[in-house]
This record gives sequence, structure tokens and C-alpha cells, in this order.
Amino acid sequence: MAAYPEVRFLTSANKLGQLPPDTGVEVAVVGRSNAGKSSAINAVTQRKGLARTSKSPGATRLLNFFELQAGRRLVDLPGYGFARVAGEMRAHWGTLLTGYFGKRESLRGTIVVMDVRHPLTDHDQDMLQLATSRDLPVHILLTKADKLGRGAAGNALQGVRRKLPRDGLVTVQLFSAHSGDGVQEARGALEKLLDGKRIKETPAGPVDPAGANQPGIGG
Ligand SMILES: Nc1nc2c(ncn2[C@@H]2O[C@H](COP(=O)(O)OP(=O)(O)OP(=O)(O)O)[C@@H](O)[C@H]2O)c(=O)[nH]1
Ligand SMILES: [Mg+2]
Repeated sequence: MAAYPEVRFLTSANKLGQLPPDTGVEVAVVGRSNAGKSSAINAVTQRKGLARTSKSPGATRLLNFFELQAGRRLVDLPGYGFARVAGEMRAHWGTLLTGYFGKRESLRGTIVVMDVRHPLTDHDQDMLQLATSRDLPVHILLTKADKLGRGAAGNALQGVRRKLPRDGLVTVQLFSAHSGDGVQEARGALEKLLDGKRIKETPAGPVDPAGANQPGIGG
């Protein structure tokens, strides 16, 4: 059975005044332009065309609200770090994001989407800071994992994990909207965030005592 049989697009907002009523619970999805946010939303909700995906960065320009079930929402936020967008437009996004993260009562946590091949950019760090500013949990999806071999993806995961704060507020996993790897784990994380729970760290891919996850093997 579908995970979210009633999922639907709710509304878009280009200003704080246009946000839907601040009741119930919601989880925000953020990440650099083209990182794969919309694809991740579609994979997790099992609805191909729900969030619009695009080969050209900056496709998502509004805050797009999706209702998973009554009172439970997912928000696709505009990509950040999109160099080709004029300064004024970028300032507008900055104000929108700061206002959203600062004041949204129903916000329970954030999913930060990063391309596994170049995670934790300066922009990503800014976003992590913004998303954790009210001590709300963050779950990172290292997406497009299908672009790397298993060994390299595992190394990327460990590399990111080592750089995260040790308090457990920020967790991380590998993900691929294309292969489906990590989709179920991501859905579990989303549910925990919506329920106001922290996400317990799950082991990095195949942690195999026989050493199957050693660099150069299985990659
Ligand atoms: N190989 C691979 N490509 C992916 C994956 N996820 C997304 N892509 C591709 O990456 C591009 C951008 O994906 P989107 O989901 O539109 O990215 P976005 O973060 O929503 O982009 P903006 O809305 O522009 O900020 C598209 O061409 C996708 O097909 C993945 O898991 N693997
Ligand atoms: Mg998008």
C-alpha cells in the first residue's frame, strides 16, 4: 500500500504572509539548487510528479507545501546557492528562509539534501546552522548515491558523519531517488521528525565485520 495515499499539493508561498495556517506539524526539505530535493520528495511519497524536478537549477522558486495526511506537511524550499540568480532575488530568499525557520511553530525538523559527491559546502553549513537554530533536529540525505560506487559512497557518509556535532541533533544517510536506496530509511526519518522525535543514527550502509565495506572492495 502507498505510504501516503492522500498526499497532495497544498499551496505555494512566495512571502511569509502566504504560508498556510501554522497548525499541525511540518518538516522542511532544503538543499542547494539541483541537489535533488524535489526528486527526494517524490521518492519518499511515492508520487512521481508531485514536486516538480528539473535539470536546470533553481526550478523550485516558491515554498511548496504538500499535505501527507491531515495536519502533517512537507515543505519544498527554494534551492540556495544558485549563483545565476540576481542579488535582489537571493536577498528575498534569504529573508524568506530566515523568517520561516525563525518563526514557524509547526516546524518539527528539517531534511537537508546534499549531493553525495560534494557535501557540506559553505551554503550547506549555513543551512545546517539555520535549521538547527531552534534546536530542531536535522536529517541529511546524501543523495545521488547511485553516482558513486558502494565504497566511495560509504566513505563519503563517514566523512560527513565525522564532521557533524556529536549531540545527535544532526543525522545522515545515503540516498538515491533513482535506485531507491535509502528511500525507506528516509521515510522512517521523516515520520520520526513529524512525530517530534530525534532520529537514532543507523549504521553506515553495510557495516560488515568481514570487511566488505573496506575501501576498494565492493566499489
Ligand atoms: N543520478 C541521480 N540523479 C538525481 C537524483 N535525484 C535527482 N537527480 C537529478 O538531479 C536533477 C535535479 O533534481 P531536482 O529534484 O529537480 O533537484 P532540486 O533540488 O529540487 O532542484 P531545485 O528545485 O532547482 O532547487 C534532476 O535532473 C534529477 O533527475 C538521484 O538520486 N540520482
Ligand atoms: Mg526542486
